[in-house]
Amino acid sequence: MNHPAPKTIGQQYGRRSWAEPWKIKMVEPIEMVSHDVREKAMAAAGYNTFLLRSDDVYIDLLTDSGTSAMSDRQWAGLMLGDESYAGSRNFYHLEDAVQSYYGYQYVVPTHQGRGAEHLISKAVIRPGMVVPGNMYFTTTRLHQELAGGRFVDVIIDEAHDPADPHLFKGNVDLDKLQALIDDVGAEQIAYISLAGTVNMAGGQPVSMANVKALRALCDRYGIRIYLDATRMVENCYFIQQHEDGYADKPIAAILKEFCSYTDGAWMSAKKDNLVNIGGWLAVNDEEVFDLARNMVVVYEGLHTYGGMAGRDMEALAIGIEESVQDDHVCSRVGQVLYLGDLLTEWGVPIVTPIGGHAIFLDAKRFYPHIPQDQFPAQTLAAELYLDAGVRGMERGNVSAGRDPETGDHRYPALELTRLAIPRRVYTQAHMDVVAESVKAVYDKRLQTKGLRMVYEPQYLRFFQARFEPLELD
Ligand code: PLI
Repeated sequence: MNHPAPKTIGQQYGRRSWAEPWKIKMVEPIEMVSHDVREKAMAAAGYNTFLLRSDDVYIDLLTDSGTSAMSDRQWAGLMLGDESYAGSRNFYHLEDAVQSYYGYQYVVPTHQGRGAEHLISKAVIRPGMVVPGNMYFTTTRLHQELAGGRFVDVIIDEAHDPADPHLFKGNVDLDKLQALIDDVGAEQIAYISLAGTVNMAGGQPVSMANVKALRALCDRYGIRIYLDATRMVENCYFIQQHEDGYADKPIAAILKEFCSYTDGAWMSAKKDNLVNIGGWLAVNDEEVFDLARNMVVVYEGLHTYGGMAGRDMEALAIGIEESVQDDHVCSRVGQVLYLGDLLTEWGVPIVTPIGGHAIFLDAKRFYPHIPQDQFPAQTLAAELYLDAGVRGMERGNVSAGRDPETGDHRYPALELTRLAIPRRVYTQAHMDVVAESVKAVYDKRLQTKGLRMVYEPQYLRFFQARFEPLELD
């Protein structure tokens, strides 16, 4: 299958450069600590970037989650917080924003994405059920498993190949899904867990054609589709750029159409929605809503705040509206593409096509001499920090965890180190510094040794695991 080359931002606007649709009103100083301090900090953190102190980090690309810069309108919104325990006016603003921009009927606020994952998993999964999805995400799969479900990956094969040029590597493979339905029976399928974009595949999008076809297949069996809408706005940008018939449609219209093929969504508002904390679950089915709205009072807080302060809900409602503006999305993804293009030009192996929220370095090609049980992606994250204080995160063997049945490492096909770009935070100059650091680490790759794990927590081990460097020869 041939794919057209992705359009650059310059081509899209008929000029060479693009710029952010904002100017900076307040700054937060950052500094690079010395190499000596970085070495000590990395050792104290057990070679796990999650265990570093942020004061020891220069450019923080650990995550795009909760790290966005809020706008002046959002900060002003904080002052309008109605902190009533019940019925806060900010909840109704949030409810209206979710209904207007995502199109779902019923909204349950949660403290962040995993709170919403917990509610939907408990509401819909019965023990022994199967949850097919377009690649796992760490917290999502864990909540599905804790509710008694078994996640089955039905993403297209191209998603597992970091160099495959498919423009919609997040697509569901409908043949794989059909085979699964034939095998276990439709009544055993809890729902389809559809993520747009797919984080663990490199921020890869799902096409509109794919979700439409998925809807048609699911309708034949009465299977529901729930969307992980965490980065769905960014997914819509790729539909606008690459899918026939969408070039002239605004992101907001594409978002509404995509969501209309699904039955509900959970959301980590800390990403697309431009806030530092927050989440929501939204569904069209009144029965599921009823269950979730009842459970939220047990696990999160009353159904009109769900673990958020009133002011957080106000900032979130405003963030939703800002997040779907075309110029915002274009510059946000444009910055990711800028960094990715530089690295590609310099021959550094990254996941392509470049995704929406991060650059994913392909650690298997970066360090072909480090076997996967010596954690090449974890090693690369540590090396990047040591080089220039840039913090990324492992998305490979450590993140994949162990198979609950066999207890073995899962050894995913993708062994990646992620450099996630916070929204509206860093400049192009920061991206240049990052690219140069990656290049410096790449240039000395053959002298680099792997790690061994010396502490492994039971759940979501990547957050707290500790490592030691293997001895140099
Ligand atoms: O971190 P939470 O609980 O607000 O959201 C969980 C979550 C759900 N889905 C997806 C696709 C995520 O990426 C996600 C959280 N991601 C993090 C923290 C990240 O660094 O990618």
